[in-house]
Amino acid sequence: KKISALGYDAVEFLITNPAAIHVEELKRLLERYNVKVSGFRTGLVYLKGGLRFSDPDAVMRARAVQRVKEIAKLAAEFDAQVLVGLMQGNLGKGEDVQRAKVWIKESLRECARFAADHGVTISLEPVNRFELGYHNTVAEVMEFLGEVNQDGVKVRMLLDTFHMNIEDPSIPAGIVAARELLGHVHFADSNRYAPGCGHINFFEIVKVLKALGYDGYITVEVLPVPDLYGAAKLSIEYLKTVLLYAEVRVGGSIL
Ligand code: LER
Ligand code: MN
Repeated sequence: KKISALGYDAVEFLITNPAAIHVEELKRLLERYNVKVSGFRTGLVYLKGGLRFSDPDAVMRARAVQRVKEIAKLAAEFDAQVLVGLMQGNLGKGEDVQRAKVWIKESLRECARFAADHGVTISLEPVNRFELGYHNTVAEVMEFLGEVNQDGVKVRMLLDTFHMNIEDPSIPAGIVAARELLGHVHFADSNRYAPGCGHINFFEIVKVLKALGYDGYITVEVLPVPDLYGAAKLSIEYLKTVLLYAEVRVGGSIL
């Protein structure tokens, strides 16, 4: 109700166990407040549930794949994406990153095929080095997806301004480089606070997204500062100004 009143079009959920979700009840609430679901984030499946695509144990990897398939089935109910980043998992001592990337590729391909059969897209997020030990930059993830996206499989990219600010030489240039694969966007400022509370130039970023014709969601993914509601309010108020500015400028200058 609050999200809707603030003017957001959608919500995005962090999910651990899809079986615990009351689908019909959630649909009823979303319809009542005219809010869609932009995606289901999977990071907690790893952080809380200990499941990762890079697990050397094949049984554990299969469990990770199974869980993401269940999340994809849930996402299909809400016409939402499945968002993968941290679920790739950090590597234990002695684990080889190249070997891990092969397991991640296989896991992701299996999940993406299943998701596509249910009409669902999976987007993979470059995550900064302090949270994940590899697949940090746009270039690295694009190269990896070049291998994943064979034989009809299409995993897209989720670009998060917080991670890009740490890892990529330029946020706008990174967005342009990933344009063919761009599936979803996360906005947070340089300090993970609401857009407008740090030093990322969202005016420039929104102009680039508009110029590329990006028509997906932009999800605000920020720390609850000063609190949950306050962060949601600060974010949308600031972004409305940014979007208005882009509206005025786009026709005349950058297209
Ligand atoms: C997930 O989308 C993400 O960006 C992570 O940094 C959250 O821990
Ligand atoms: Mn993110």
